[in-house]
Amino acid sequence: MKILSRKLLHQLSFKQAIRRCTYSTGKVSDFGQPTSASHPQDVVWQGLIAGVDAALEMFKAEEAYPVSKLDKILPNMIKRSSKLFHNKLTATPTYTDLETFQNAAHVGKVSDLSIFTHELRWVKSPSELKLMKESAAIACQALLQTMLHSKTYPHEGMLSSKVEYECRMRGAQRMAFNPVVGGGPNASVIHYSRNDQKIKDGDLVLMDVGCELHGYCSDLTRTWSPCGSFSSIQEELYDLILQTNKECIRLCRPGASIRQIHNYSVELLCKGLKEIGILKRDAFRLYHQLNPTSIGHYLGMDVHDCSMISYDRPLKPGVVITIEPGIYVPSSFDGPERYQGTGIRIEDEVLITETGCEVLTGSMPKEIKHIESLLNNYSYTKGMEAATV
Ligand SMILES: [Mn+2]
Repeated sequence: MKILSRKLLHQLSFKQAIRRCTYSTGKVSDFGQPTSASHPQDVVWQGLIAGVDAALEMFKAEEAYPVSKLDKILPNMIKRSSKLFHNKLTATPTYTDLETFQNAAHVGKVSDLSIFTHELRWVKSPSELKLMKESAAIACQALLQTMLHSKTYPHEGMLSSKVEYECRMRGAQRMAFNPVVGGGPNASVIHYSRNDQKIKDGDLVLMDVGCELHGYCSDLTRTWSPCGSFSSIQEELYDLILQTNKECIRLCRPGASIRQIHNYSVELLCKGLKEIGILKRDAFRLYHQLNPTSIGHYLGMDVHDCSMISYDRPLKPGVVITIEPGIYVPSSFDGPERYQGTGIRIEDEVLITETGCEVLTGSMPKEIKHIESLLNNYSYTKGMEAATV
């Protein structure tokens, strides 16, 4: 069953697979969408769908039936099964309301499938890693193009659409999440998504982007100054975040855990912020106001992948995590005025290997001197674009 569910998850996106399948011990049965023959209207509205036949032929279910027959067939199957797996998070009343399902749950026959799928998803196979690397490469190339674009078009909305265009032109099916494009003080809003403001000259922009390639997500953040030069105050904070990013990546290896790396990042950032003068007394409590996020998360078929797996679990080769130290100083922050309204995050994707790690987003520049050089020497100008049209 393990192998079969893995195959299924590879061929269907996770959410589709889990929503559509109920697993019984030793057998995979699919209660799929109606076939075109049984409900021609569905094809009119939705186009061709896989249907019951593909569940048998392509997804290798042992039995498959249209949803319309669910209440006739499923109760008997539940009665015959010694164990029943389903996804608790995406459960629907279509089957959880069945009396037989409720009886099975009552006697402890029902278990959450996610415990198993998250284990399977945590360590990536070579073919999954190929897709993870491609997805990361697409996001890097797209963000680089967007960075170059930002000098001429310093507008959150234009940068958001540019990065999506560049991802999809490189083969990504969709974005993994709505891009975060925060200019100036908007960068201090961690999941800012309005993306509708012009970026003031001299302000930083923070872009957190990721795309989805055949079900595998990328997740990458850079912060830069679209005008092509960082101020000394921006540089001071940026350097602290960059050093923390590099130090934490150095810790990524088999046996380390996200929690350990997180705790180390809090130490480094607290120390650095005290030295800069943003944090004074009561540093630890105030630190969490400036950065309430974790240093990273697991990455894979979902952006925040494998939620059933603890951040205390020792990492293994084949696991992909993000390392994303940041600082988010709201405009209202009770501290030195010069840092108010600043947000900086530098996020990389890290694959744990036998000997340490590989940074999958390493091709995207993060050194200030590289970013400034790119923006000042290679960014588009309106004139150049016009000349190539
Ligand atoms: Mn992330």
